Amino acid sequence: MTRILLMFLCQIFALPLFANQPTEWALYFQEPATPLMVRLREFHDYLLVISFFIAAFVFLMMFIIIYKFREKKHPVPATFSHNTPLEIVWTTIPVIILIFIAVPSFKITYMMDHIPKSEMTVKVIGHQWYWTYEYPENKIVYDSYMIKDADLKPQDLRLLSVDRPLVVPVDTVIEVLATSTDVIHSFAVPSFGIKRDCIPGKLNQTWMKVFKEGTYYGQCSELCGSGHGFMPISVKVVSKEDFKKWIEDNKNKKG
Ligand SMILES: [Cu+2]
Repeated sequence: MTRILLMFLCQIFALPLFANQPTEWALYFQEPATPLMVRLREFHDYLLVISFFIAAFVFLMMFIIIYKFREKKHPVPATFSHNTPLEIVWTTIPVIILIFIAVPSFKITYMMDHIPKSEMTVKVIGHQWYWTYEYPENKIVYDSYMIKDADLKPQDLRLLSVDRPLVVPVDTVIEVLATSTDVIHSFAVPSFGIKRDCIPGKLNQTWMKVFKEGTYYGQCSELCGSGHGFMPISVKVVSKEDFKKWIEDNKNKKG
């Protein structure tokens, strides 16, 4: 019990420290780093409030009915089966609630699908079991492998750190093209609110605009074989100047 309480406290206080990666006992989302994820989190909270009130109302009604119409107090059951005004009410109110859910939901779906004018493109290619990152405008291609347990350095995260992360600039609209060469993988970074299937022979699109520098972690999110848990995604978000420098250093370098 003490251990659970301690872990819970650690979770609360450690949240700002470990914002961009999974944490033990986490119950909520990772800190958002893109406008899309901010919206997704707000929508989640909004839905949670609506669901709470619906659940509270249903439970309240149920308990009232169980109490009020119990056999002892109400030995002869009612025999009517229709009540038109009541049926109109219990159809209209849910419809109105659904409209309040559907409108913001469609807005976010559109935001996810509609890529703003992109400033650069990265292509992510899933393999069994590693990622290849490609910058078509600068002819940079390289593979990204997970760091094995035996090679971990103190600052590395087990099952999340990679030898070469995906490097992208901050505050830039980046178009992400996702595909695969073998089976279906999925490129997912929780802090960015993106998850796109990488399907062999197909090119899927998504986008991101990260507003905070740092390293963000994700994992392949489509079961792709025995190495599925060992192909993490690590995205290093750097300033625009640092990114230019990185491009210059890596241009035309193969591997
Ligand atoms: Cu996978």
